[in-house]
Amino acid sequence: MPVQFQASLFDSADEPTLGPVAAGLERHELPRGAWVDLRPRWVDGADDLFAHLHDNVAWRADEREMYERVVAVPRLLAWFGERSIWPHPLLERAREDLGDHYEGELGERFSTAGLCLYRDGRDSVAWHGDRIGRSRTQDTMVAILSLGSPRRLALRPRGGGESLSFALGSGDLLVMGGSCQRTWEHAIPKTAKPVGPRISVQFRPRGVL
Ligand SMILES: O=C(O)CCC(=O)C(=O)O
Repeated sequence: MPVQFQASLFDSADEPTLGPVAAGLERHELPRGAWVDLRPRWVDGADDLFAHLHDNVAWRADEREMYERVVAVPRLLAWFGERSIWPHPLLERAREDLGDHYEGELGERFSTAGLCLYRDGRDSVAWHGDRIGRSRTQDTMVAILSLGSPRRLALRPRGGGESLSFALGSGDLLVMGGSCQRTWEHAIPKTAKPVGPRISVQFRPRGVL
């Protein structure tokens, strides 16, 4: 698959590197006990990391049933657990740095990484909360590293209400915390704009899916 996206203007490093999680981190409190932390440009050299993951991850195409038809899930997927060989050492470093920063508040460390490849603006994920496993009943955190083309991550209160969105650029970190997976839903909406591919890396604690 050829990689076609506009490399970030800020992206200067040869090897991808992580900045401190806390530097420039801003918390957005949401109603109902949810919050979103945003840390722009956490990864320097994010475009190289994007290209490495794009070319080296064994991406999986899933299908699901919809209205009695089997349809393709509109994005490609991969998943790495504690015993997996991770596709780039920086992702393991990122998991550990997130653990160092959030463990006091979360009460545990991050464990797994789910990866999604959005090939263009037609790829998307519909409104949902990560509510399989413990996150159905407990507060937790899901930390997302966004790589490649910019996309918007939209959020809306579960059950209805006004939505908001965060523009995610290459190397940005967004963390959903508190009750966010139970009381809010999030989505990556389709866009008719000519956007290139994006990879999302979602770090989750053990037992949260
Ligand atoms: O692409 C993203 O950043 C969000 C992905 C997501 O919500 C999910 O896979 O559950």
